[in-house]
Parts: sequence; C-alpha cells; structure tokens
Amino acid sequence: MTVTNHDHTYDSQVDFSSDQVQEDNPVTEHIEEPDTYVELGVFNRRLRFDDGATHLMWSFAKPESDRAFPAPLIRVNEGDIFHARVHPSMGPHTVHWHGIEPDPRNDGVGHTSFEIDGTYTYQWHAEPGWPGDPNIGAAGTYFYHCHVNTPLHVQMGMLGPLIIDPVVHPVFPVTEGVTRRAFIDGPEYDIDTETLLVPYSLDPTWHTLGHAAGLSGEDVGLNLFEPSHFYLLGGEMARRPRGDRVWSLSTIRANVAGGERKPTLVRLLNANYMPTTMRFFNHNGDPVRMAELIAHDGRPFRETSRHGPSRSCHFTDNRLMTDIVASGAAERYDILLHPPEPGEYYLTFEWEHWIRREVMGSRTVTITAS
Ligand SMILES: [Cu+2]
Repeated sequence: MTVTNHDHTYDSQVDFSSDQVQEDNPVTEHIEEPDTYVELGVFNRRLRFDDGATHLMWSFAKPESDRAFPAPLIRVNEGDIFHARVHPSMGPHTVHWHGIEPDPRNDGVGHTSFEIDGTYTYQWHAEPGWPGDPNIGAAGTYFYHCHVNTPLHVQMGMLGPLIIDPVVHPVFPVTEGVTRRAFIDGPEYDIDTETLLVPYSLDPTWHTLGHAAGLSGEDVGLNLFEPSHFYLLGGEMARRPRGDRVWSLSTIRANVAGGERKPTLVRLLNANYMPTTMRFFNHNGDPVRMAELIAHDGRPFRETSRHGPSRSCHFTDNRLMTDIVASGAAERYDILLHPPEPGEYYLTFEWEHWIRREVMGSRTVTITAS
C-alpha cells in the first residue's frame, strides 16, 4: 500500500505514521473558564509491586502529589468544563480521554492532532444527563492514557482512572449520607466503600524499552506481549494510600444486600491486552450471582424495549445479575455488589492467552460482606 500525504509518498501506514512530526506546543482554541482543573506531569521511576517485584514505570502525576501507579484519580461533575494542563517532561506524550470523545485537538491522539512538545491545556465538557434519555449524559467510569507509541506507553503505566459524576435531578434525589447515584437516574451506591479495580498484567521485557521503541519500523518485540506478572490494582477510592507507590487491591468491603447502607460499587477498569474473566464465589467455591452490571464503558444499561423513558435496568424486573464478568482491553464495567449474607466471598480474576484461551495468570481477593 502506498500512502500519499501532500508532497511525500510513503511505503506503508507505519512509514507514514513514523514520519509525522506532529509535535507542538499550541494554545487551546476557544478556551473557557474551567470548573475542574488538573495539572499533570510525567514521572519515570521504579515502583515496588505487591509480589515484591520492582518495575520501571512511567506515569502521570500532579505536581504536588505522589508518584503513584495507577495515575491520579480524576473526578469531574457532569456539566463541568474540564481542563488538564499537561507538561510532559520526558516527552512527547499526550493524554487521551478514553470514551469522552472531545474534538480532535483535545482528544490526545497524535495522528489526528499533535503530541505535546512543551505544554498543552486539554479542554472538554462533561455532558449532563437527563432521566430516561439513553443518548445523553457522560456520568460513568472512564480512563485517561498516553496515546504516543500507545501499546508501550500504556503498558509502562501511563494510565489513570477518570470518573464523571452525575448532576442531581429533582425527580431522582440522593439519600442523605454517604450516597451518590452512578448516573442521573441510576441506582444509588455507598461512597464509603466505592472501589476501583484495575487488573493489569506486565511483561518485564517491555519495561526496558525506550520512549520511541519500534516507531521507526524496527522490530523491538512489541508484537509479542508475554506477561509474567499479574496485578489487581486500586482499592477504596476514599482511602487511596499516600506515597510513591503502587496502589494494590487486597480486599473489598461490601455492604450486604437489603441492609441500611446502599450497595457497594466496584468500578472495573481493564488495563490489559488480553481476554480476562472475573468470577464471584463463596467459601465452598460455589458461584454467587452477587454482581449487578449497571453500566459499561460509561454507558448505563437501560431498558429500551418499550415506549417512554428508558429506565436503568436496575429499576426493572431485568436486573443484570451475574457471577461472571468477561472483559478485554480498556473495557469498564460499573458493578453493584449484592452479597446475600454477611461473611466472606471471593473474586477471582483470570488472564487468558489470546489464542489458546488457557489461563496465564490468576489473582483472588476476599470480599468481606457486612
Ligand atoms: Cu507517552
């Protein structure tokens, strides 16, 4: 295939992509006053994981904060104008707001805009929802990641969670206390036990490569991802630990179904390059259908088969209850936990080979229901 771009002719798409300068230090067009503002730099350091291994990681950090992995949680309210001032020190890098779909200049994809050489302020608007309307509303679980030499930079750790919280509508008020809705007319959940779950697998050979490895067409092994470390990252969002460290998930607290507290919400962000399966079971090893899927990739599950407002499936007779959740790269699921009784349950996460589907790695965490 020959690709032509104005005065050049390229032998391939790779050749074309590799030859783009596309580095710039532009000003943000049509800039407005932000409601939410973050500043992100880039760090490069070895971090110790919960299996005792240390790996060289690259990720994003706020100037005054820890150099931790995953990168800082960014939380935005529907209706907000959001700004992120990004100044990569070991660039160029970008920030892609995965699932948000802003205009190309603010979408952080170098091939359709530019990579940041200097500083850039990304700007986008979080669209407010409306009860019963399946077509609008940004509330949900997303993530942000670098989109330069993407497979490598994401594997190196350049990713962080992004959550958009809904506006409150008078017909769907929020109960007093530590409660929030997942989306405008969605179910309420307990803020205190809200948990981020980021499965991530790591191939140490990739963590020896340079910033632009493979970009000039040479084979550096980026077609071969052979993870030997498997991690469950995250934890209770209200209790993220401090320090230059990996945020590891060891246990999940969940509120028992039917109790006074609202259900626990687990926000799954799949940071892997392979198929994965998550299972819920009890101490006998029996599957427990305690997981209710309420949204996927920032889009609520709604009943759309009838005329009129399309309700959250949570408020219909067709709740999406399951004991097994399959997901792949970059997928997000918002999962309410409904453990039937107090006690201990388990969540097992399995990483599967792309082709053979054999289990390459597995991790289990305890879910303590009270
Ligand atoms: Cu990058």
